[in-house]
Amino acid sequence: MDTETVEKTPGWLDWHPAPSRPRLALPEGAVDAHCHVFGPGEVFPYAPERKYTPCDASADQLFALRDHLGLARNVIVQATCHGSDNRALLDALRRSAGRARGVATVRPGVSEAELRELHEAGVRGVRFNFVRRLVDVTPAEELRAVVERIAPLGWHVVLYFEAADLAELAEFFLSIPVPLVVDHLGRPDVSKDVDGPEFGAFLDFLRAREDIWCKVSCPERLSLTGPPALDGERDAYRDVVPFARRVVAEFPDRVLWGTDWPHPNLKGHMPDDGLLVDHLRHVAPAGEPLRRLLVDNPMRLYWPEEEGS
Ligand code: 0GY
Repeated sequence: MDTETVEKTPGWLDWHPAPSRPRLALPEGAVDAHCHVFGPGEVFPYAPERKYTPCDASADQLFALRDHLGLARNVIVQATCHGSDNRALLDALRRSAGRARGVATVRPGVSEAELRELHEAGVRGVRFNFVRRLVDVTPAEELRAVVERIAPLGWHVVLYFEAADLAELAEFFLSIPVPLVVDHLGRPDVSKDVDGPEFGAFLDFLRAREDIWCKVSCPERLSLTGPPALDGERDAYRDVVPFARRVVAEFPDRVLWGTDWPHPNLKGHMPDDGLLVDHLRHVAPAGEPLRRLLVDNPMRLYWPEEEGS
Protein backbone atom coordinates (compact mmCIF):
# COMPACT_ATOMS: atom_id res chain seq x y z
CA MET A 1 0.00 0.00 0.00
CA ASP A 2 1.22 3.53 -0.73
CA THR A 3 1.57 4.89 2.80
CA GLU A 4 1.68 8.47 1.48
CA THR A 5 -2.01 8.29 0.67
CA VAL A 6 -3.14 7.25 4.16
CA GLU A 7 -1.25 9.86 6.14
CA LYS A 8 -3.59 12.08 8.10
CA THR A 9 -4.09 15.63 6.94
CA PRO A 10 -1.42 17.78 8.64
CA GLY A 11 -2.71 19.31 11.85
CA TRP A 12 -5.51 16.75 12.14
CA LEU A 13 -7.03 16.59 15.62
CA ASP A 14 -7.89 13.06 16.78
CA TRP A 15 -11.07 12.35 18.71
CA HIS A 16 -10.99 12.74 22.50
CA PRO A 17 -9.39 9.64 24.07
CA ALA A 18 -11.15 9.89 27.44
CA PRO A 19 -14.39 11.86 27.35
CA SER A 20 -16.10 12.51 30.68
CA ARG A 21 -19.34 10.84 31.64
CA PRO A 22 -22.21 13.30 31.24
CA ARG A 23 -23.72 14.68 34.42
CA LEU A 24 -26.95 15.59 32.65
CA ALA A 25 -29.71 13.06 33.28
CA LEU A 26 -30.62 11.81 29.83
CA PRO A 27 -34.04 10.45 28.92
CA GLU A 28 -34.07 6.75 28.19
CA GLY A 29 -33.43 5.88 24.57
CA ALA A 30 -31.48 9.01 23.60
CA VAL A 31 -30.24 9.12 20.01
CA ASP A 32 -26.99 10.60 18.71
CA ALA A 33 -28.46 11.65 15.36
CA HIS A 34 -25.25 12.91 13.76
CA CYS A 35 -21.99 11.00 13.93
CA HIS A 36 -19.61 9.34 11.52
CA VAL A 37 -17.33 6.37 11.11
CA PHE A 38 -13.93 6.76 9.42
CA GLY A 39 -12.47 3.58 7.99
CA PRO A 40 -10.52 1.95 9.45
CA GLY A 41 -8.63 2.97 6.34
CA GLU A 42 -6.96 -0.41 5.93
CA VAL A 43 -10.35 -2.12 5.71
CA PHE A 44 -12.44 0.64 4.17
CA PRO A 45 -10.09 2.88 2.17
CA TYR A 46 -10.76 6.59 2.00
CA ALA A 47 -12.07 7.95 -1.29
CA PRO A 48 -9.54 9.17 -3.85
CA GLU A 49 -11.50 12.42 -4.28
CA ARG A 50 -11.51 13.23 -0.51
CA LYS A 51 -10.49 16.68 0.70
CA TYR A 52 -9.01 15.41 3.96
CA THR A 53 -7.60 12.21 5.43
CA PRO A 54 -8.84 11.65 8.98
CA CYS A 55 -7.69 9.45 11.82
CA ASP A 56 -9.55 6.15 11.88
CA ALA A 57 -12.76 6.10 13.92
CA SER A 58 -14.33 2.67 13.78
CA ALA A 59 -17.84 1.44 14.42
CA ASP A 60 -16.69 -0.32 17.59
CA GLN A 61 -15.19 2.91 18.87
CA LEU A 62 -18.40 4.75 18.04
CA PHE A 63 -20.53 2.17 19.86
CA ALA A 64 -18.20 2.31 22.88
CA LEU A 65 -18.68 6.07 23.00
CA ARG A 66 -22.45 5.65 22.69
CA ASP A 67 -22.47 3.38 25.73
CA HIS A 68 -20.06 5.56 27.70
CA LEU A 69 -22.23 8.63 27.17
CA GLY A 70 -25.43 6.80 28.11
CA LEU A 71 -26.92 7.07 24.64
CA ALA A 72 -28.98 4.31 23.06
CA ARG A 73 -28.71 4.74 19.30
CA ASN A 74 -26.80 6.41 16.50
CA VAL A 75 -27.57 7.93 13.15
CA ILE A 76 -24.36 7.53 11.18
CA VAL A 77 -23.87 10.06 8.41
CA GLN A 78 -21.62 9.16 5.50
CA ALA A 79 -18.56 11.41 5.71
CA THR A 80 -17.13 13.08 2.62
CA CYS A 81 -13.77 11.32 3.11
CA HIS A 82 -15.53 8.12 1.99
CA GLY A 83 -17.21 9.75 -1.03
CA SER A 84 -20.06 7.59 -2.31
CA ASP A 85 -18.42 4.36 -1.13
CA ASN A 86 -20.80 3.44 1.67
CA ARG A 87 -19.07 0.21 2.75
CA ALA A 88 -17.82 1.48 6.12
CA LEU A 89 -21.29 2.86 6.85
CA LEU A 90 -22.98 -0.38 5.83
CA ASP A 91 -20.64 -2.44 7.97
CA ALA A 92 -21.32 -0.22 11.00
CA LEU A 93 -25.09 -0.40 10.50
CA ARG A 94 -25.03 -4.17 10.21
CA ARG A 95 -22.98 -4.53 13.37
CA SER A 96 -25.20 -2.16 15.38
CA ALA A 97 -27.91 -4.78 16.02
CA GLY A 98 -30.56 -2.36 14.85
CA ARG A 99 -29.29 0.44 17.07
CA ALA A 100 -28.02 2.57 14.19
CA ARG A 101 -29.58 4.10 11.11
CA GLY A 102 -27.65 5.68 8.29
CA VAL A 103 -27.49 8.58 5.87
CA ALA A 104 -25.59 7.65 2.71
CA THR A 105 -24.06 9.39 -0.28
CA VAL A 106 -25.23 8.05 -3.62
CA ARG A 107 -24.84 9.07 -7.25
CA PRO A 108 -27.78 9.15 -9.67
CA GLY A 109 -26.60 5.96 -11.33
CA VAL A 110 -26.78 3.93 -8.11
CA SER A 111 -28.26 0.52 -8.81
CA GLU A 112 -31.59 -0.64 -7.45
CA ALA A 113 -29.72 -3.49 -5.77
CA GLU A 114 -27.42 -1.08 -3.90
CA LEU A 115 -30.34 1.10 -2.81
CA ARG A 116 -32.15 -1.97 -1.53
CA GLU A 117 -29.05 -3.13 0.30
CA LEU A 118 -28.61 0.29 1.90
CA HIS A 119 -32.25 0.41 2.94
CA GLU A 120 -32.17 -3.07 4.44
CA ALA A 121 -29.08 -2.16 6.45
CA GLY A 122 -30.85 0.90 7.88
CA VAL A 123 -30.14 3.82 5.56
CA ARG A 124 -33.00 6.32 5.59
CA GLY A 125 -31.55 9.33 3.80
CA VAL A 126 -28.88 10.82 1.58
CA ARG A 127 -26.69 13.80 2.30
CA PHE A 128 -26.20 16.73 -0.07
CA ASN A 129 -23.14 18.73 0.86
CA PHE A 130 -22.63 22.33 -0.26
CA VAL A 131 -19.62 23.16 1.91
CA ARG A 132 -16.96 23.91 -0.66
CA ARG A 133 -13.94 22.94 1.43
CA LEU A 134 -15.43 19.41 1.68
CA VAL A 135 -16.70 18.56 -1.79
CA ASP A 136 -16.67 19.65 -5.42
CA VAL A 137 -19.91 21.18 -6.64
CA THR A 138 -22.54 18.68 -7.78
CA PRO A 139 -24.93 20.11 -10.39
CA ALA A 140 -28.52 20.53 -9.23
CA GLU A 141 -29.77 18.20 -12.02
CA GLU A 142 -27.64 15.43 -10.59
CA LEU A 143 -29.05 16.01 -7.12
CA ARG A 144 -32.60 16.01 -8.48
CA ALA A 145 -31.88 12.70 -10.17
CA VAL A 146 -30.73 11.28 -6.82
CA VAL A 147 -33.95 12.50 -5.20
CA GLU A 148 -35.99 10.69 -7.85
CA ARG A 149 -34.15 7.50 -7.00
CA ILE A 150 -34.53 7.75 -3.22
CA ALA A 151 -38.03 9.22 -2.91
CA PRO A 152 -39.81 5.86 -3.47
CA LEU A 153 -37.93 4.46 -0.47
CA GLY A 154 -39.35 7.13 1.82
CA TRP A 155 -35.89 8.58 2.47
CA HIS A 156 -35.08 12.20 3.29
CA VAL A 157 -32.27 14.56 2.24
CA VAL A 158 -29.76 15.89 4.75
CA LEU A 159 -28.41 19.32 3.78
CA TYR A 160 -25.04 20.67 4.83
CA PHE A 161 -24.42 24.29 3.88
CA GLU A 162 -23.05 27.56 5.26
CA ALA A 163 -25.52 30.24 6.33
CA ALA A 164 -24.14 32.73 3.81
CA ASP A 165 -25.11 30.37 0.96
CA LEU A 166 -28.71 29.80 1.99
CA ALA A 167 -30.12 32.71 -0.04
CA GLU A 168 -28.75 31.18 -3.23
CA LEU A 169 -29.75 27.62 -2.36
CA ALA A 170 -33.14 28.00 -0.66
CA GLU A 171 -35.26 27.83 -3.82
CA PHE A 172 -33.60 24.58 -4.86
CA PHE A 173 -33.94 23.13 -1.36
CA LEU A 174 -37.63 23.98 -1.21
CA SER A 175 -38.19 22.25 -4.55
CA ILE A 176 -36.97 18.92 -3.15
CA PRO A 177 -40.10 16.83 -2.67
CA VAL A 178 -38.96 14.77 0.33
CA PRO A 179 -38.33 15.78 3.96
CA LEU A 180 -35.20 17.88 4.57
CA VAL A 181 -32.83 17.75 7.54
CA VAL A 182 -30.43 20.67 8.05
CA ASP A 183 -27.06 20.02 9.65
CA HIS A 184 -25.62 22.07 12.48
CA LEU A 185 -28.20 24.88 12.73
CA GLY A 186 -27.52 25.85 9.11
CA ARG A 187 -24.01 26.88 10.23
CA PRO A 188 -24.84 30.41 11.42
CA ASP A 189 -22.18 33.05 11.90
CA VAL A 190 -22.70 33.29 15.66
CA SER A 191 -20.93 36.65 15.85
CA LYS A 192 -24.05 38.03 14.20
CA ASP A 193 -27.27 38.87 16.01
CA VAL A 194 -29.64 35.96 16.59
CA ASP A 195 -32.42 38.46 15.78
CA GLY A 196 -30.63 39.71 12.66
CA PRO A 197 -31.46 39.13 9.00
CA GLU A 198 -29.14 36.16 8.40
CA PHE A 199 -30.51 33.91 11.13
CA GLY A 200 -33.97 35.35 10.42
CA ALA A 201 -33.70 34.04 6.87
CA PHE A 202 -32.77 30.62 8.24
CA LEU A 203 -35.76 30.60 10.59
CA ASP A 204 -37.98 31.60 7.65
CA PHE A 205 -36.55 28.66 5.72
CA LEU A 206 -37.50 26.30 8.54
CA ARG A 207 -40.98 27.88 8.63
CA ALA A 208 -41.49 27.36 4.90
CA ARG A 209 -42.34 23.66 5.24
CA GLU A 210 -43.35 21.50 8.14
CA ASP A 211 -41.09 18.67 7.01
CA ILE A 212 -37.84 20.56 7.42
CA TRP A 213 -35.89 19.33 10.44
CA CYS A 214 -32.88 20.95 12.06
CA LYS A 215 -29.94 19.51 13.97
CA VAL A 216 -29.00 21.67 16.93
CA SER A 217 -25.51 20.24 16.87
CA CYS A 218 -21.89 21.28 16.66
CA PRO A 219 -21.54 24.14 19.14
CA GLU A 220 -17.83 23.27 19.18
CA ARG A 221 -17.62 23.91 15.42
CA LEU A 222 -19.74 27.06 15.36
CA SER A 223 -18.45 28.77 18.49
CA LEU A 224 -16.09 31.71 18.41
CA THR A 225 -15.95 32.01 22.21
CA GLY A 226 -14.79 28.39 22.32
CA PRO A 227 -14.59 25.56 24.81
CA PRO A 228 -14.87 25.84 28.60
CA ALA A 229 -12.43 28.17 30.23
CA LEU A 230 -12.96 29.73 33.62
CA ASP A 231 -16.36 28.44 34.55
CA GLY A 232 -16.18 24.87 33.34
CA GLU A 233 -19.07 23.51 31.37
CA ARG A 234 -21.23 26.55 32.02
CA ASP A 235 -19.26 28.89 29.82
CA ALA A 236 -18.57 26.49 26.97
CA TYR A 237 -19.68 27.55 23.51
CA ARG A 238 -21.93 30.20 25.05
CA ASP A 239 -22.20 32.23 21.85
CA VAL A 240 -24.00 29.35 20.10
CA VAL A 241 -26.61 28.93 22.82
CA PRO A 242 -29.07 31.66 21.73
CA PHE A 243 -29.19 30.21 18.21
CA ALA A 244 -29.79 26.65 19.37
CA ARG A 245 -32.37 27.70 21.95
CA ARG A 246 -34.29 29.73 19.41
CA VAL A 247 -34.66 26.76 17.08
CA VAL A 248 -35.58 24.33 19.86
CA ALA A 249 -38.18 26.76 21.19
CA GLU A 250 -39.87 27.37 17.84
CA PHE A 251 -39.59 23.90 16.31
CA PRO A 252 -39.65 21.51 19.30
CA ASP A 253 -40.98 18.60 17.28
CA ARG A 254 -38.48 18.74 14.41
CA VAL A 255 -35.15 19.26 16.09
CA LEU A 256 -32.44 16.59 16.37
CA TRP A 257 -29.10 16.49 18.14
CA GLY A 258 -25.84 14.69 17.54
CA THR A 259 -22.29 14.58 18.84
CA ASP A 260 -20.66 14.90 15.40
CA TRP A 261 -18.07 12.41 16.67
CA PRO A 262 -15.26 12.01 15.55
CA HIS A 263 -15.44 15.74 14.82
CA PRO A 264 -13.69 16.06 11.44
CA ASN A 265 -11.62 19.09 10.54
CA LEU A 266 -11.69 20.90 13.86
CA LYS A 267 -8.78 23.27 14.19
CA GLY A 268 -8.72 24.82 17.64
CA HIS A 269 -9.61 22.05 20.07
CA MET A 270 -11.16 18.59 20.28
CA PRO A 271 -14.27 18.60 22.45
CA ASP A 272 -14.96 16.33 25.38
CA ASP A 273 -18.03 14.44 24.14
CA GLY A 274 -19.39 14.18 27.68
CA LEU A 275 -19.30 17.93 27.93
CA LEU A 276 -21.13 18.21 24.62
CA VAL A 277 -23.94 16.15 26.15
CA ASP A 278 -23.94 18.31 29.30
CA HIS A 279 -24.07 21.40 27.10
CA LEU A 280 -27.60 20.35 26.13
CA ARG A 281 -28.85 21.75 29.44
CA HIS A 282 -28.37 25.21 27.92
CA VAL A 283 -30.18 24.28 24.74
CA ALA A 284 -33.33 22.35 25.71
CA PRO A 285 -35.15 22.49 29.05
CA ALA A 286 -35.20 19.21 30.97
CA GLY A 287 -38.37 17.18 30.63
CA GLU A 288 -40.44 17.18 27.49
CA PRO A 289 -38.31 19.48 25.28
CA LEU A 290 -35.16 17.44 25.97
CA ARG A 291 -37.02 14.17 25.48
CA ARG A 292 -38.38 15.31 22.14
CA LEU A 293 -34.94 16.44 20.99
CA LEU A 294 -33.14 13.26 22.00
CA VAL A 295 -35.77 10.56 21.72
CA ASP A 296 -39.20 11.31 20.23
CA ASN A 297 -38.04 13.26 17.19
CA PRO A 298 -35.20 11.01 16.02
CA MET A 299 -37.33 7.94 16.67
CA ARG A 300 -40.12 9.38 14.50
CA LEU A 301 -37.71 10.11 11.66
CA TYR A 302 -35.44 7.05 11.84
CA TRP A 303 -37.31 4.29 13.69
CA PRO A 304 -41.00 5.12 13.06
CA GLU A 305 -41.91 1.46 13.39
CA GLU A 306 -40.63 1.46 17.00
CA GLU A 307 -41.80 4.89 18.06
CA GLY A 308 -43.59 4.82 21.39
CA SER A 309 -43.01 1.10 21.83
C1 0GY B 1 -19.51 17.19 10.03
C2 0GY B 1 -18.77 18.34 9.52
C3 0GY B 1 -17.73 18.35 8.65
C4 0GY B 1 -17.33 17.29 7.79
C5 0GY B 1 -18.16 16.38 7.22
O1 0GY B 1 -18.65 14.63 5.83
C6 0GY B 1 -17.78 15.37 6.23
O2 0GY B 1 -16.62 15.34 5.83
O3 0GY B 1 -19.42 16.36 7.54
C7 0GY B 1 -16.94 19.59 8.53
O4 0GY B 1 -15.76 19.53 8.19
O5 0GY B 1 -17.52 20.69 8.79
O6 0GY B 1 -20.73 17.21 10.06
O7 0GY B 1 -18.88 16.23 10.40
